[in-house]
Order: sequence, then C-alpha cells, then structure tokens
Amino acid sequence: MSEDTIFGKIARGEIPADIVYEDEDVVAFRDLHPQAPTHVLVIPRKPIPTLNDAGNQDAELIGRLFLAAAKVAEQEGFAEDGYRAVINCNANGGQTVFHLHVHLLGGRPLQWPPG
Ligand code: DGP
Repeated sequence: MSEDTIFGKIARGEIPADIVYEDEDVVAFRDLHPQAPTHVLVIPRKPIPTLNDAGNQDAELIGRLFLAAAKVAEQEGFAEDGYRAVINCNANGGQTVFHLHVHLLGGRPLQWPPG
C-alpha cells in the first residue's frame, strides 16, 4: 500500500521533509540524496504506487505534478537555464519508493541519456 511509504507519511505531515511547495493536491520536497544541485521530488497527496497504477481519473493530477515542478524550477531560479522532470517506474526505471513522484533536477547541465 503506498499509504505506508515514506512519501505517504511526508504527504500526511507525519514525518519531516524540506518542503518547497505544497497545495491541496501535491507536495514538493528536497530529495534526501540529491543527484543535482537542486533535486526536488513532487508527489501527489493521493497515494498512487507507480505510473502504471494511474488511470484516466488521474490525468489532471499528473499534469499538476509537472506544473508544480515547473513552478519550483521558477522558484529555485533555473527555469530559464533548464532542468529535467522525470518519473521512474518500477525496477528497470530505478523506482525505489512506491508512491508516484516526479524528480525535478536542476542547477547544472544534465547528461542525456541518463544511463
Ligand atoms: P526513486 O528511486 O525514483 O523511487 O526515487 C526515490 C528518491 O527518494 C531517491 O532519490 C531518494 C529519495 N528519498 C528516499 N527516502 C527519502 C526520505 O525519507 N526523504 C526524502 N526527502 N527523500 C527520500
């Protein structure tokens, strides 16, 4: 159950996180193990384990995750320079926490493909 992940607990305010943005649908907080000068995770308050578990009813919510990522990029001052906003899915995607999240990475040039 993704309610029981660490991100579910962060979304519910049960454990602390360095929150940089929140609204009624999403919470954005700094990654504990940053892979770039700024690395923020944007999660829905609704517990959805992976992108595979999202349905048509979640289409707007997924859009909101990415719009929140763009807002944080603006807030952090690297929107114009550019950034990456990605979702990892399951084992081959490198997903380790099963509560849907967008990684927002910025603050330096990022390699592509990521490997
Ligand atoms: P992924 O591998 O896509 O599931 O990304 C999970 C990310 O979550 C990873 O970059 C490290 C981060 N992370 C794991 N546990 C915590 C935590 O307790 N707090 C925060 N802020 N980040 C965490």
